[in-house]
Amino acid sequence: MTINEEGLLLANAIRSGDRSALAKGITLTESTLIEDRKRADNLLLEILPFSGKSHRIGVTGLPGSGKSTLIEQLGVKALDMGYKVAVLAVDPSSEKSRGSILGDKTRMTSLAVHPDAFIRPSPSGSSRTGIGNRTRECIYLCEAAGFDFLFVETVGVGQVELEVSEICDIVLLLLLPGAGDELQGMKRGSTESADLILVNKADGTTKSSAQITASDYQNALNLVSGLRTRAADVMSISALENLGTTEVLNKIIGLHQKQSNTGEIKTLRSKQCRNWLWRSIKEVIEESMLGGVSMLDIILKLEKDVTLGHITGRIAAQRFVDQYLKSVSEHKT
Ligand SMILES: Nc1nc2c(ncn2[C@@H]2O[C@H](COP(=O)(O)OP(=O)(O)OP(=O)(O)O)[C@@H](O)[C@H]2O)c(=O)[nH]1
Ligand SMILES: [Mg+2]
Repeated sequence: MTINEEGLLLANAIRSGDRSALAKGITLTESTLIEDRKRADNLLLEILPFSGKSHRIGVTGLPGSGKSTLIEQLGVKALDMGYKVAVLAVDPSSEKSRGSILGDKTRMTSLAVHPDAFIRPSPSGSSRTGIGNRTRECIYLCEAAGFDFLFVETVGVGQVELEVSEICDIVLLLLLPGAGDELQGMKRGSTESADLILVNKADGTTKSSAQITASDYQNALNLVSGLRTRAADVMSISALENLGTTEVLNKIIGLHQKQSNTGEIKTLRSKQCRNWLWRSIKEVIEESMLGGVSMLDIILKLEKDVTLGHITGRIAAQRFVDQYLKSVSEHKT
């Protein structure tokens, strides 16, 4: 069987709803082996025409802010509405991901056993580019498999949130009651990538503190909203007690509907695709240039020269590229 035939076969199995084929496809896209990469690329070519028809929802926030608990509640409601729900839990630090995988399974018990739901922990720590490209490919695979409500859970505030906004249509940011602005990213402007800011744990002893935090954020955002095209909504909710979650789901669906009607989603996804290309160019160049051991030796030597102040970073980079091109042309002749 050729690599193209294999890709087509796996793509057909994924499209028919075969779970193990989907899991196999995702594993293939995550592999760092060159041979697997080729197989994954072939598979993705077959999959691409059948992707794109889902609500892509990024859920970010500090560790323990309640992301998995919220996704479970929203996911169950979406299932009741007839959607097929997939959750991709991405942990930027591979070390921590083992714990999170366990946590995710126990926090999303209904989704874990539902026939129309799919949960896939996706550690991305080994990938130099972090969340972006691999997760995007997993989204495409899930969409081709018929999942039309996709949650991407990522730990963190700031850069992570920005990255998730590159692959999702809507970003939810979960905050904790009372935690400082600095900690939660407000002052760094990271809340700008969020469409919906949710102060979770508005229950029990933290109820009023959550409400105060939510109104503080709303006020702060109103102050800067003149600079933004669209200010994020802020709400206090309790994922644990399922309070405010129906409203959150309705907001997501309403926002998605609006994005589709106005053509905003097309513009957004086109922009994401352009960035995807540039990220990929960088990734492929880096992989092919730094792949060889001899190139790595050169880099280490240049790194030392720059660190010691012997040459500038720019000169070192130019020398590196020159050496690389020279080795490529020598290889050809
Ligand atoms: N009181 C209260 N506790 C909550 C709420 N939501 C989640 N929790 C608790 O907070 C803890 C963390 O919840 P998770 O849903 O695992 O949080 P997470 O953001 O997914 O955590 P990581 O994946 O480890 O970053 C658990 O003990 C939950 O039961 C809430 O609305 N109220
Ligand atoms: Mg979690």
